[in-house]
Order: sequence, then C-alpha cells, then structure tokens
Amino acid sequence: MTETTLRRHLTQSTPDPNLIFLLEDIASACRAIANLVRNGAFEGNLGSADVMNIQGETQKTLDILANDEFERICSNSPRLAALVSEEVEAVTWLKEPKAGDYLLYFDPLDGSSNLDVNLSVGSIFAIMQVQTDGDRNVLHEGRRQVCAGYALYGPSTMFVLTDGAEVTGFTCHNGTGDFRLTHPNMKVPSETSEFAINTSRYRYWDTPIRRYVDECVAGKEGVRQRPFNMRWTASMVAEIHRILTRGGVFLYPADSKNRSAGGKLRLMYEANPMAMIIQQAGGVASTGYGPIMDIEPKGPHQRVPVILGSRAEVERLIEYHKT
Ligand code: P6P
Repeated sequence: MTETTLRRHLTQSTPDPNLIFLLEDIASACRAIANLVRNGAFEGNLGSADVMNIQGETQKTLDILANDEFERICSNSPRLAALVSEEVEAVTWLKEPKAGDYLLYFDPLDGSSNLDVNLSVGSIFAIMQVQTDGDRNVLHEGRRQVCAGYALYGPSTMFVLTDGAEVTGFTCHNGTGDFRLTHPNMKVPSETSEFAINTSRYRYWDTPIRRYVDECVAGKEGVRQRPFNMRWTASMVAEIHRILTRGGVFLYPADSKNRSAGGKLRLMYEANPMAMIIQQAGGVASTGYGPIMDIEPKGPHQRVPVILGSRAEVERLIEYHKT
C-alpha cells in the first residue's frame, strides 16, 4: 500500500491548490530549518547573533536563519499576501492584497534557547485570509484561522497541521526527506495527570494557578486523590506535541511579573495556532477567562495568557478562575 505523503493528504483534504502550494512551501521551509538545526554546530550557527528582536529577546543566529528560510521559500507562494514573523517587527507585504489571499503568521524557531543544549525546538505557523481587496489588516481573531500547524525538530522531524477538520501528523523520512503520514486524526485525551508549567515563577502566580498546582503536587493525599506528573521543556512545540500524543495541560499564565506585557506567549503565531490544533483535537484552549481564539488582536506581537490541553483539566482551571 502506497504510504500517504503530505502531498497526497493535501490533495485529498484541501480544495484550494494555492493553499496546497503554501502548505508545501511551509513544509519545505521546515525541512530546510531541520537541516540548519542539525548542522548548527558544523556551520558555527549555534549561539547568539547579539541582536535584540522586537520581543526584547537576544536573537539566536538560527532564529534569523530560520526566518530567512520561511521568507525565501514561502514568498514564492502565488496567493500569499503577507508574512507576520516573531523575528520581524513590521508586517512584510508581498503583493497588493486581494480577497482570499493568504496571510502567514509564524514563529520560525520556537524554543531556541534549547539549541545550544541540543534539546527539542520547533516552528509554528497559522494561516488566515485577506477579507476584501486592498485590506491590509492582519489583526484577525484566531477563529478566522483556516489552517495551523507546527514542525517539531526532535528525535524525528514531524510536521503536524489542522485545516479545521482534524489534526494530522507527518514524519520526515530520514533517507528520502519526504513527510509521510504517521499520526492520522490526533486527539487529546480528555483526562490527564500531567501538567507543564515553569514552576520557578510560583511566587508571581495568581491564586487560581497556585491552587491548581498545589492540588496536583498534593497528589493522593490531596483533594485530587491521585498522583500527578510535571514536565517543562522550555519549548512550546514539544509540550503541545506531548499533550497531543498522551494528554496533559500546558500553562503559561499571566502573573504579577508579566501581566503588564500581557503574558509571555504571542497570540498571532504561538497561542492562536496551538489553540486551533488543541481544540480540533478535542482539547480546550483558554486564557483562564475566555477562549484564546476569541481575542481581538491589538497588535501583531501581542502577548496573552495560555492554558490549554486536556478538556477536564482546562475546564477545572477555568472554574478556578471564576472564584
Ligand atoms: P521559559 C520559548 O521561548 C517559549 O516562547 C515557549 O516555546 C516556551 O514554552 C516558553 O517560552 C518557555 O518559557 O519561562 O521557560 O523561558
């Protein structure tokens, strides 16, 4: 039986050939980034570029190279009108926008602080559409996403995406380099006993977050009456992939230290795409006070609180935020 490649899957599930072209371009950019990451030590690409990005973070050399790959490869997509990148302050317009053209939002290399210590990193993307001819507004709420996904540069390179129907995972074959279907119709288990949060920020957390984590840590002797496990990999892509695969809840909440900035994670190219993926897989994605994909964006680099994953746990956290 012929294995299902990304191309075969897209031709069976995506009616617009221009969206197929764009998704294949994104997959090509991710394959190129995987090579850059794996050969970083040989090319002298590890370490910092000693440049500050719009986020106020020191850019890694590979952050810049990954952004360049997205731009170089995706800019040829016939109906792609604009790029919104974590690494570039301004919106990059490629053509005069026409209704139905695509808008690409991306974090070219998420978790890049893991590069120098050889831990998993990823790329995240979301696609929306121009609403009317000449419309240069890129600030649409996450519900308008037509497609979202990520590449995970881990023990294997995976490409996971949703077009609003289901979440599908492809693995890059190490020999031929093509993405082959390995994880059809991925679903988040509704129950879990695993949470992911940077617990070094405990002193900044609001009461609902402290209550939730304290109860998990109390285990069998506490109100949850069962043991919990904790994971934190400093790579949102790796956390989300684990949650998609075996369940869990990921939390990067607003706290007393990051609240003035809106939170830590960026809405347009981290929270929104991951929210679409998690919800299409049966999970829940919330700020704690409302759905992430309902947020009306105020800017391309807006930061928001993120709580997403297994339905039962996120719904519990939403309840805790009501008290
Ligand atoms: P912390 C990576 O910088 C990132 O944006 C996410 O991928 C990750 O989940 C989070 O920040 C890590 O944050 O507080 O551990 O540095």
